[in-house]
Amino acid sequence: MKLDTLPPIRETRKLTPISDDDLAIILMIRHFELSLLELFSSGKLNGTTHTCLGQEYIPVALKAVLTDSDFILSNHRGHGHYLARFEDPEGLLAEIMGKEGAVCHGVGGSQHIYRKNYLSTGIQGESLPVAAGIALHLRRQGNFGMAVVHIGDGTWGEGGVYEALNIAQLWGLPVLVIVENNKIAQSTPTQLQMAGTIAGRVQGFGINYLKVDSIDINEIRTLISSHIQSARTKSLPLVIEFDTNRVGPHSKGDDTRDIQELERIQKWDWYSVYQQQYSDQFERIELKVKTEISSLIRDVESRELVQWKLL
Ligand SMILES: Cc1ncc(C[n+]2csc(CCOP(=O)(O)OP(=O)(O)O)c2C)c(N)n1
Repeated sequence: MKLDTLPPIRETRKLTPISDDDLAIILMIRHFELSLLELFSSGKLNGTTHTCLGQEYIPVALKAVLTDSDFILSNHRGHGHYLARFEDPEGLLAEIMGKEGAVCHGVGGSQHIYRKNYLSTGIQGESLPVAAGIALHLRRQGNFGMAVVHIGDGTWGEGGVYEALNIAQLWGLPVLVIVENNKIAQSTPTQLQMAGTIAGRVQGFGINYLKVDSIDINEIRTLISSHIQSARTKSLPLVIEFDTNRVGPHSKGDDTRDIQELERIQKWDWYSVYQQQYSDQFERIELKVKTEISSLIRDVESRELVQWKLL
């Protein structure tokens, strides 16, 4: 894609400060995934992985507005979703490395994780029909839980997404769809494959829709919380589309975007923006997180391969 056809990236502005705890989770996700890419490069990991570099602020912003009753359905780019919910880099790293302590006994790997109220899949679009069924169950339980599904912009090419949206609206199912629109699907820019808009498609079903183009975590929480609360209490679907950017490759070494585009995107990366604006807090927390991740990698690497057991 030529640079002059790219949508503009907003000017960065002053972000509001976040807590040390939130910052630690964002930096944990970032350094966990950077370490995965290094482990792949050095031949210590097999299979594939999709990092959410640049998109970490989304599950961390959501964390404050979701409840334990909510069921999260994640996708192929799901490490950040898992880490924000469970703060368990140990179980996930062991899972990805197939070592003792793996959260799914090493069977699920990077993309297929199941844990209480959490399920991820590498199959695009699969999660939305499943979420509709889970939402029906949650509604019947009556404790205002929602099925929260993360999908990318490219996943709007899957027919199951529309079948699920249709039934969610018709039956009044509490499905919260989080669209992480990073404007590219693997190697295809969204503007080359999507007619119309996500908003238009959602509104075609009469479903409530919200667009978030801020990267300020506090602002995002303020913006989305009343809409989520309303969908939760009225048992309705809601689609929230985040305008975001994937800073890293699709998987490992497969970034098809040119260097100028990547430089533009990196300037808007939450990590760099927050680092510049709150350097003292950032460096203090980052040092701690990096040390913890390094020692975790040494620990997990030294473990035995997990033995598959019948559960
Ligand atoms: C049904 C299906 N088709 C194709 C793929 C291969 N694939 C994995 S990720 C991906 C692109 C997904 O794009 P998007 O939904 O925008 O999410 P992003 O990767 O940008 O986060 C593709 C085509 C798949 N996993 N599942």
